[in-house]
Amino acid sequence: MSQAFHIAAPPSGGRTKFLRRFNERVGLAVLAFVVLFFGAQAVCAHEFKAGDLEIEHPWSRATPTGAKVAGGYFTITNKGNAPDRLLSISSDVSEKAELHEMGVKDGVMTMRPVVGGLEIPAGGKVALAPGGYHLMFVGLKRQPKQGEEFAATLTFEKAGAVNVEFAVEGMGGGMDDHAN
Ligand SMILES: [Cu+2]
Repeated sequence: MSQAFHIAAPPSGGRTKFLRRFNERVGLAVLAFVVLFFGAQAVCAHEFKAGDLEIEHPWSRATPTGAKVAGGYFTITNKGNAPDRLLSISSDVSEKAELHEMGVKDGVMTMRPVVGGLEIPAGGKVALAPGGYHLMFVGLKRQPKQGEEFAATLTFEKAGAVNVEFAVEGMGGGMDDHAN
């Protein structure tokens, strides 16, 4: 009992100082965490709108030196009453960009260009993700680095040209669909 009382007793001056400093440090650490967390969230949750289309979180992966291709991923939601179609992609990061589809043929994962563009159904959602539909930046002019963003233009049949930024994430994580 007396020990418990001792702990609960008002601290001496020195101890108050120590506690105040401790609290300040904890406060700073929490602040740093909040900034890091929400800062990262802000990058990760970026979104672009064009007409009825919402393009969520375009991202790519950092590539090792010498790599010639990089993937591109995002989710498109079509809030309109008519389908739209992603027709082409361009970016300064590479000589060209293609729309690809992954599939399994005779037990082997294959990748082929999507012919005629990618339809975004009315009221629908299409995800470009590792292992499925994806963009491929072909003929990289430089290696995208983790933490940076690079610009690209997505051209749709109805919504027209939409400028987006691809956030470059780390090399690991997710399913790697390219022999980078
Ligand atoms: Cu591909």
